[in-house]
Amino acid sequence: MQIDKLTYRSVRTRAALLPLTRPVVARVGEFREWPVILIDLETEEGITGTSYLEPYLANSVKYIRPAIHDLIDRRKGEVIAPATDFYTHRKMLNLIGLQGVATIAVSGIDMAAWDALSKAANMPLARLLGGSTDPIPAYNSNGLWLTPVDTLEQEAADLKGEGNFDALKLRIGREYLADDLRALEAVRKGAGSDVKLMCDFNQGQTIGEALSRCHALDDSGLYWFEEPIPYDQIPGYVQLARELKTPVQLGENFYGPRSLYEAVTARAGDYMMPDLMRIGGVTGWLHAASIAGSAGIPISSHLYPEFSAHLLAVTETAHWLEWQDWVNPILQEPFKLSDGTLAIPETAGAGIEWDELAVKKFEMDI
Ligand code: SMN
Ligand code: MG
Repeated sequence: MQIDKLTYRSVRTRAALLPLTRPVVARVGEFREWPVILIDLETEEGITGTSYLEPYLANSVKYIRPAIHDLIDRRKGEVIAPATDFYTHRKMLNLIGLQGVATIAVSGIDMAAWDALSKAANMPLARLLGGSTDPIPAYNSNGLWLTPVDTLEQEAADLKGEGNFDALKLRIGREYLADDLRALEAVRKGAGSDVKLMCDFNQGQTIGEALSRCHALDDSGLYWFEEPIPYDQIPGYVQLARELKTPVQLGENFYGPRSLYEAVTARAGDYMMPDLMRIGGVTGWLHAASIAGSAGIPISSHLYPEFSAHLLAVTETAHWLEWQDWVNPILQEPFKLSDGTLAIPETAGAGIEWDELAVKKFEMDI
């Protein structure tokens, strides 16, 4: 049957707490389990759009879910048009501020809406957006947390082997420079001296500490320095990007494309990595990617590897996909890796289908 439009009907949300094979130990927090909000957007035409959010904090599902339901209740019966709904939904919430919960809720809806549209068109999302489904270069971000340095050599070897990766992410910013240097040595011993190392400080340093630590590591051949200082200290980022030889990466905490625009015009970083839950879902990414593309700034993804793969396929300055398998336990068909790339499935939509038995097992009673 030919479908000529989709109409908002209702939304179903659930929350699940997923076990992590390698617990997250980072300056932003320690997580043994990973909360996920599952979104199923129902349309009058019978097509369901599916997406998820990873809000870090299990308790935050208590206030993100009602925001999603409120927005959809108010749109019931209207035609789904995500390119403009993104702005309509943000306007519906702008009096309480557009950072945090508001943009997170809008982003989750936006992704589900684009998934529904690509299902209606019977195309993978990448193809609906005008891109190909060629494999996307990825680095493995499943481990190498701020865990004991003597565990990192074996872990790096394991992580490389998970998809024949030639790039890994390592968390740095330990108390002493010597410990960061030992960590780098251990990872290179485990994964090979030519492995590309994306290094994430997770905002853990003051500008003074970051200047000292990043200069000390500047000749270590690292691929990028990610978020050395708190994400919104833009003048500090400008100084770091100007002074350092190693490229400075930031952006996972940008809310909405305008934040990326401001960072680009300030020259706050060499590379940027929007997170779909914060940048504004598919629509927010497309707008952010065209700003970064015009400025010549390479764009990588943060979390959400499935949707991000489709978006990197249509991003002028596409750089790296961050691979995490954290949501795999509840997916019917986890995305496939080979030779350090992630395959975009040839199914309609983004390719996310819940394994309902697994969802039941991990569902939160909240
Ligand atoms: C990160 C992601 C998820 C949890 C903790 C830290 C990190 C990243 O900033 O870039 O992957
Ligand atoms: Mg990061």
